[in-house]
Amino acid sequence: MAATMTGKESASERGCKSPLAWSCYLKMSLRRCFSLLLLLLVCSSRCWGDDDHEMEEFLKREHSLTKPYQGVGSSSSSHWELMGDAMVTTDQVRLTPDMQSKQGAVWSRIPCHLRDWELQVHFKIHGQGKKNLNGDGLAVWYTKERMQTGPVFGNKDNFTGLGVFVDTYPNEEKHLEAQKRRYTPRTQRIFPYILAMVGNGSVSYDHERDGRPTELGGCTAVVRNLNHDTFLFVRYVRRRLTIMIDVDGQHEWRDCLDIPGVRLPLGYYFGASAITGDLSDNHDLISMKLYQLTVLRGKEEEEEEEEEITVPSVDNLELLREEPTETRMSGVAIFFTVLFSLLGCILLVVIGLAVYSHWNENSRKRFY
Ligand SMILES: *[C@@H]1O[C@H](CO)[C@@H](O)[C@H](O)[C@H]1NC(C)=O
Ligand SMILES: *[C@@H]1O[C@H](CO)[C@@H](O)[C@H](O)[C@H]1NC(C)=O
Ligand SMILES: [Ca+2]
Repeated sequence: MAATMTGKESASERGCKSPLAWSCYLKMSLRRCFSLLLLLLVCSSRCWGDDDHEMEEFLKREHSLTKPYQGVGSSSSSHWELMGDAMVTTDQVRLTPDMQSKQGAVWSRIPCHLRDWELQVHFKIHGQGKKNLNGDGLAVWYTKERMQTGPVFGNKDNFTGLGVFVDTYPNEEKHLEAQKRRYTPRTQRIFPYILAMVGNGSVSYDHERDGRPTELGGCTAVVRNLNHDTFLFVRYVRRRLTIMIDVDGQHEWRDCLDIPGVRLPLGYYFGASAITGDLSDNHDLISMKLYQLTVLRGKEEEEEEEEEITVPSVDNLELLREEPTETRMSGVAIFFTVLFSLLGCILLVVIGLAVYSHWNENSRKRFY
């Protein structure tokens, strides 16, 4: 990329000796535009030639929770175990009903030893409460601990592993509002908000601040009281954590979060939990499907990942926290930046031509 981008070579270096050699300048500009176009093509094939094509996925039944939820909550031989106020019906696992002060969870009994996986969560959050008079949300887990109650969406605090929260109540915003203070539009969040956090056993989730101090990132996901299906995808491949959502009823995945260097040990448990307080909602799980992803690894990668991870952690967490999410460029953003540069480039050439012909005419007039 650097080679084509450093278009510093001046026209004279490239053989435009005479300062009046306009056609030469024109050619130069065109060449630069052309190289930009080339860059665009190279970039698009790189950026969008995602790893998806070299991946195969297999549904792992022993780690998946699907209809008709055979034996869940009734048989001790089921792969899944219920807890608290969670309840199984024919259509869903209801983690909490739309009632105050409930909490419930469902946990896998089988530790997961897959290195690369994708969890597809089909869920539904609905209730009688008006907007922002509902709470508190649900969480999806991959943790060392299982079957414990607590304040983090019905699970214990200081958990060890990954938590992905669908937070439906803006605690911090409401707190500020009560003090007649407001967020600047840049930091204001629209709830429900999906947020990811990795805990190592001694990091506390700050409920009053909706987990902001420990977040890895997240996104807004308007998921409540909808008539269409809502999905959350958590993908963990080559230590890269990607969260995508499909909540608009368009059968399209939308990026929510994507960070490399997430270290999660093997042998943890999948689970989901939910909690209600003064405000409530039905928090329903329709299914959780776990896919094993087989990924081709280079020898270097293989060696790099050989050392066993014992404590969950995230590389360069400080950088992640400092970087405002708005400035991170997505592939689409890069595409449009390059596209508009290209258009600007062409515009410049056209203006250059117009100015030139005008100047040419003028100078001709002066001569005759
Ligand atoms: C857990 O993470 C916190 C914050 O990142 C860190 O201060 C602490 O040393 C870590 N503890 C362990 C056991 O790795
Ligand atoms: C969680 O960890 C923090 C820091 O290590 C500690 O102060 C707090 O008491 C712990 N909370 C629970 C519920 O264990
Ligand atoms: Ca909250």
